[in-house]
Amino acid sequence: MSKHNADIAAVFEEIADLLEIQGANPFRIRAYRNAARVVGELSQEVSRLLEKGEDLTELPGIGDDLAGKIKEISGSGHCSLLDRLHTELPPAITELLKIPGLGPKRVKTLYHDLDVQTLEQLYRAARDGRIRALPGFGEKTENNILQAIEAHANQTQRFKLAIAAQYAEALEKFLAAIPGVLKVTVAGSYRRMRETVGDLDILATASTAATSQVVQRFTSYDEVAEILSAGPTRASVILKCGLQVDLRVVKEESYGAALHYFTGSKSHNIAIRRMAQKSGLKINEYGVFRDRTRIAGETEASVYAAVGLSYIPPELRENRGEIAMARAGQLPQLVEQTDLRGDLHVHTKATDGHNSLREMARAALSNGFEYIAITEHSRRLAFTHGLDPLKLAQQCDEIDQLNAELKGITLLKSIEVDILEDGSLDLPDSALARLDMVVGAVHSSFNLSRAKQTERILRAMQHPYFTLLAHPTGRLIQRRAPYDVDMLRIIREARNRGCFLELNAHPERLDLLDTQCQMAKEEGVLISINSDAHSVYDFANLRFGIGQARRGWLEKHDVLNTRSLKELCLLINRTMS
Ligand code: DGT
Ligand code: CA
Ligand code: CA
Repeated sequence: MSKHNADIAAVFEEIADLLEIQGANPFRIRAYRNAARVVGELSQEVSRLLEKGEDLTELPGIGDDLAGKIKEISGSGHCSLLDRLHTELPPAITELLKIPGLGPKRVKTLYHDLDVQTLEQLYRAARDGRIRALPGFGEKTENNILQAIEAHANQTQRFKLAIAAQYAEALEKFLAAIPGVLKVTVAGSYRRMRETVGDLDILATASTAATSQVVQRFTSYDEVAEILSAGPTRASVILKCGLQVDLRVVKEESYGAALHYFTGSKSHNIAIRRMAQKSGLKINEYGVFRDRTRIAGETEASVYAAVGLSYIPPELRENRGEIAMARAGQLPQLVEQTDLRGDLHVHTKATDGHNSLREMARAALSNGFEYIAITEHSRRLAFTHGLDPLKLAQQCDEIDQLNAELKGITLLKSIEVDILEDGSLDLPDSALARLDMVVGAVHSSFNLSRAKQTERILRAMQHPYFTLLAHPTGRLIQRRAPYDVDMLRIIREARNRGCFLELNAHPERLDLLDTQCQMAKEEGVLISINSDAHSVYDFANLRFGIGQARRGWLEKHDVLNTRSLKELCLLINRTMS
């Protein structure tokens, strides 16, 4: 199989990088960079040119030697020069080039002066302060390198919150059952309900006699694949799934301080510590100290109280203004899962769900809900068997019958109607007129320009029947970036039109993002925290939506589906039969 131009260009770039790290002749290096650019920008595939018998030396800056290499790579996918360079330089060294801010020149210096060959060695050199002294580096560059490596590591290794939760909860239970263990909490980003977590940070307290036992039992946990370190009160392991877990067993008197420290975020901790310093206090993971005297630390609340703050819930600890609010006694009263009285995004097996209307209604009822909106896909999403007007009308009849029969739960007639590329809705007004509410969503043409994507959604929201914008950014965590929209304009349009935005609680979505929830709250637009359930089990995902909502500072009154059915109906501007 012949190679594409981009592959050939990449080979030349890598050759140039490696030659530069080696300190080769600058003209030679430049020739390869030029070749990479020329080939990369060709409007026709090199393989086509070769088939047609074109002379590659006609291309700017390409002589016989380079033309030969282009042929070689295009035909075989290999380049003997690159293969040779790979034997002359440490194999991982090009990894270093992936760190933003590190070009071949800097990598060369790192390699020659500090013998840094791998990312790990680079990290250690930066952490130990050995990089700042190199010519052309300095302390700032060293810090940037540290941060960039951390970001790089996080990028590849993070786990979605819902996945991490499965391991975290099992481990928590396992540890709590060890004799002598008093308390176990999973701290870190997991406790802050971040959408992805890098590793789990577990804290425990145990009777003195049991402490060493705890670490031993932890490292022999069934799921452990590798023990990174183990001491009398702490251990780090990697689970079979690749997730790292750090355990620390701390004294009861330090539990609150340790919990505060290891819950983070780092930037929240730093801000709190700075505050403490100003009033002559020292905070660390062992407690709060004035001189040598411990004045707090057994509970987190005591730590906050020592610096004059009310208790700050973990989801707010991102140093986004929560400290000032705590000082002023004005922290939000964050929404809780028990505040939810319904779910406005539910599928059944009429489209791509797994359960019947009746089964979903029963599950919702046992979840303590007063109402759910049935929101099947519309016909455009053919792979989901999306509803056409006739099928939608049939489902509406079924819902009417079921509502007449069921007690304690009301099914709202709705649809997750596709927002087409031009902003029109996938079903005619005549079909939408009978519904209690209309949920609209984008499922295609994710790559429109910001202006077009925004106009598309604004136009949909201007539809008189439009009620709620589902998964407003379309992102899938770690899989699909959000589409490019002006969210503030959308939020403002929602306010003007009396529409609402969803926070979709599906673990892959968690969409709106936390900061956008905050933006909606500031603009006075209510958010609906919905499961997007495709089966009776999916209501359980609402907790991740609640976590995200709390990270977005939302309170009960900021959330649409904390309202009673009666209040909801007023808000969605429909009279219920
Ligand atoms: P992650 O694991 O990347 O999702 O994020 P975190 O927040 O769980 O970070 P991690 O596991 O590196 O550290 C756990 C907590 O320990 C972190 O949230 C705050 C605290 N921590 C870690 N390193 C430092 C530090 O250098 N200074 C301070 N003040 N706190 C730190
Ligand atoms: Ca962590
Ligand atoms: Ca950690």
